[in-house]
Amino acid sequence: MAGILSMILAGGEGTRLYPLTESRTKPAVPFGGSYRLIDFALNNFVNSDFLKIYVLTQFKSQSLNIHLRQAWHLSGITDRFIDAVPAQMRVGKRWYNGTADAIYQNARFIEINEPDHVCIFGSDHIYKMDVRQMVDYHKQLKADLTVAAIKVPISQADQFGIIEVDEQGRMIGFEEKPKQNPKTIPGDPDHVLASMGNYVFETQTLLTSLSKDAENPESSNDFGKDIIPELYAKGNVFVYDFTTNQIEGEVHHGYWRDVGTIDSYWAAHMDLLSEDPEFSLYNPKFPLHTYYPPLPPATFKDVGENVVKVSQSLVSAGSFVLGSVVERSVLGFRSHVRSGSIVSESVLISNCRIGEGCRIRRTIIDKGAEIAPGTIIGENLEQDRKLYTVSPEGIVVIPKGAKIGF
Ligand code: ADQ
Ligand code: ADP
Repeated sequence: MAGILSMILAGGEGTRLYPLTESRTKPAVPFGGSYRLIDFALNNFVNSDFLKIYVLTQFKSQSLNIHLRQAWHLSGITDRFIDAVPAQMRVGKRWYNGTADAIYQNARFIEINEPDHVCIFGSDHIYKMDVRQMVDYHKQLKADLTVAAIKVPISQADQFGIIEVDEQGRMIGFEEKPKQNPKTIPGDPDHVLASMGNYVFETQTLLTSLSKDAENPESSNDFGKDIIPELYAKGNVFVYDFTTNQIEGEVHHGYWRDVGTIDSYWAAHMDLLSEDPEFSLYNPKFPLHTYYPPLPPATFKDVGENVVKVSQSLVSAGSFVLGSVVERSVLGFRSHVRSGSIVSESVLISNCRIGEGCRIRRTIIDKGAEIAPGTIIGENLEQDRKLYTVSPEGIVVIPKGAKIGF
């Protein structure tokens, strides 16, 4: 589609995902054995044929840059591009203030591309969207701005921008992360309508709002806190109902997960393992591109009397499961599980080594961590809390490169 420029906000620090974000920005956090979080936003644009994409990075972006180069390199012989843009202090000696400032500091890239519309999307969520449908909706309504929205339980209202909408789809209220009394959906007191952090802007509206916002010393220069509240009051901001987005070849529609915390990150992995997953990795009509290293297939071998048993699990290339039980787990590239171990309801990010006779339960093990033979994790949380990060819902996290039990 002509006239669309896409900008992906990919600078998130991801403090609530610590320690997975200790050495990498949140969009670079691996997910689902073979992917990184940024892949989902990128696949949405690429599968929608929107191929002019800037990825704005800030914190700890090195592994994100490497991933973009390895997985998302586009040829230079057309006008298509996926370009990582580092924070460059273009408007003074400061990093980005908020998300609007990240775009403002790169407004020049909007001007030189002369798009009709600019799509500004976050990169921290697991979902599939045909973005063309959202842009068509925006065009039909001749909106200045369209914000994608989804229903979430009221208990999560303080994590999102909460929207009020009229029957025509016009935004008539917006509050960023309300601490109390969020506006619920009429007739549904248990749910609120949340902004997904995905915006389609008329180019001129965007540039004008950003300049005005930049001149306001009171502003935190953030889309949720400043730009949307200011714009919707002018009466031409519309809300795109994500559940209307249809993707060919999908059985389920409307799956969207914020994976901002260890618990939600773990739960989204477990969603992939359910009998009939709402988020499918298998739809050839909507391929999920990523970097796939040159690795042999996953290998499973019995060792003596220890019979290997893998069930309800995803196991990535280069992995070895030897004489062990792996159940309801996601194993990333080059995961090694040695004989006599049991791994259940766990996420092994990549290059992890689990020695003989371990029992690992409800645990996330980051890249390159090694677990000594006979180690038990996830069965006695009181004990685990003394040694490891344990989430509010009892998920243990072993940080990158840790050597446990040696
Ligand atoms: P949050 O998710 O809290 O709320 P934020 O932390 O600003 O918003 O992150 C939005 C996106 O921008 C993420 O993809 C993040 O990685 C990226 N980002 C954050 N800071 C950045 C920076 N300095 N430079 C570049 N990129 C940056 C937002 C909206 C809410 C909405 C939720 C949906 O403000 O209204 O409900 O997203 O999750
Ligand atoms: P990931 O775990 O996300 O795959 P890597 O371990 O591959 O990340 O790191 C990617 C790159 O980032 C490497 O070149 C590494 O040296 C660099 N890197 C990682 N942590 C830091 C850090 N704290 N400071 C500087 N560079 C770092």
